[in-house]
Amino acid sequence: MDFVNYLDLDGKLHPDCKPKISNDDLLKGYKTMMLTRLVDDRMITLQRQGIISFAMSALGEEACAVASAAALEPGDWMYPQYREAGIMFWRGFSIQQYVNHMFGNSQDLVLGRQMPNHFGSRALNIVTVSSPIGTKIPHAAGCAYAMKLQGDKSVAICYFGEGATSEGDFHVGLNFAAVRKAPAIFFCRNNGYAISTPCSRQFASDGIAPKGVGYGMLTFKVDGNDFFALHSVVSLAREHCIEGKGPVLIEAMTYRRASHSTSDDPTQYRKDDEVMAWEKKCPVLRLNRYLQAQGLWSDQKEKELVESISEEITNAINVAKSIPRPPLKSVVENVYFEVPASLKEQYAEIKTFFPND
Ligand SMILES: Cc1ncc(C[n+]2csc(CCOP(=O)(O)OP(=O)(O)O)c2C)c(N)n1
Ligand SMILES: [Mg+2]
Repeated sequence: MDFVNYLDLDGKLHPDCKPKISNDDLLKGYKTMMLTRLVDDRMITLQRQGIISFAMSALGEEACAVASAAALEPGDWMYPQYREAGIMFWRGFSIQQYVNHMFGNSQDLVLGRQMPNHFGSRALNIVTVSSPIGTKIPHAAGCAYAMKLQGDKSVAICYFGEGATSEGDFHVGLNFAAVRKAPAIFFCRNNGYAISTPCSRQFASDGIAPKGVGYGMLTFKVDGNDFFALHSVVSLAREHCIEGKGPVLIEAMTYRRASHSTSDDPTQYRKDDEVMAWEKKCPVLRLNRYLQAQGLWSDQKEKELVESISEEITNAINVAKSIPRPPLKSVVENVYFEVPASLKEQYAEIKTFFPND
């Protein structure tokens, strides 16, 4: 299978690439990747300071989320894993909304009932991340099939890591979507690791792409740190889906440069050399070089961008600190239509520990 790659490490674009993305969207994509990176970095620091409980980073993988979101339409449904904060920002989630979510305060859309990095937004057609890995894959297949039955001209995209493909849900979801020709894009971010488990101990195939071929669907293997290649394959995948030709699997080759989460210490299972080799392939750096060569970006603009985003994050953190936590009652609400007797009983017990909430 061909490996789709258009942007080299110096930011030069291959002549075969005819970008179908406007300069405005490219700049928005670049700024959104920077925003993702700076927010992730601050959230990790806040966790280390004991201010929030947990954080995850998409360091080095930002293009997967942002370039794919840029190739889709606002009506398309998105089912992220937890490293796709970039799709939230691309679709207009504010820094304040994101920080509120990371704090799990009363302005968090899910009222702190999910772990941090388990974002979602009904208004943005982004389904809330759920912790059990891979469960969203059949959900997205079902959503896409429903849209097909209703005659909607939209697609569902489901993001997951290569580790998720070891779950039965991956196989169930892909097979269902392929047989029913559901307009679903299965976007696998192959970042080399599932926490401490490297790919070599996860599957014996040559990556994930052959599995898409096995299920009978159009499949792409793409440089996951190349904004142009990602945008191009996701655009093609969307066209394919909308034309009724069935689902698409994309395997985006990237690398998880950060720890899995703030609960992980990667120095225990991998060497620094491996991590450093991927710094050169950084998706943000490559797009920066391209934009600078086109005269669309400069070091001065970069400095201003970093300063303004950093200031906005600081302000959002200060606001989030002042927002009260969600009402205690919310821990038992919104799952069932009515709070069942068993949860009422548990709530009464919890209340004895927090009488003032
Ligand atoms: C069903 C299930 N098993 C195990 C876990 C624990 N777990 C959380 S993230 C993760 C690794 C997932 O790796 P991958 O899908 O490659 O995504 P990445 O973290 O690399 O982005 C595991 C095993 C879980 N959340 N759900
Ligand atoms: Mg992984």
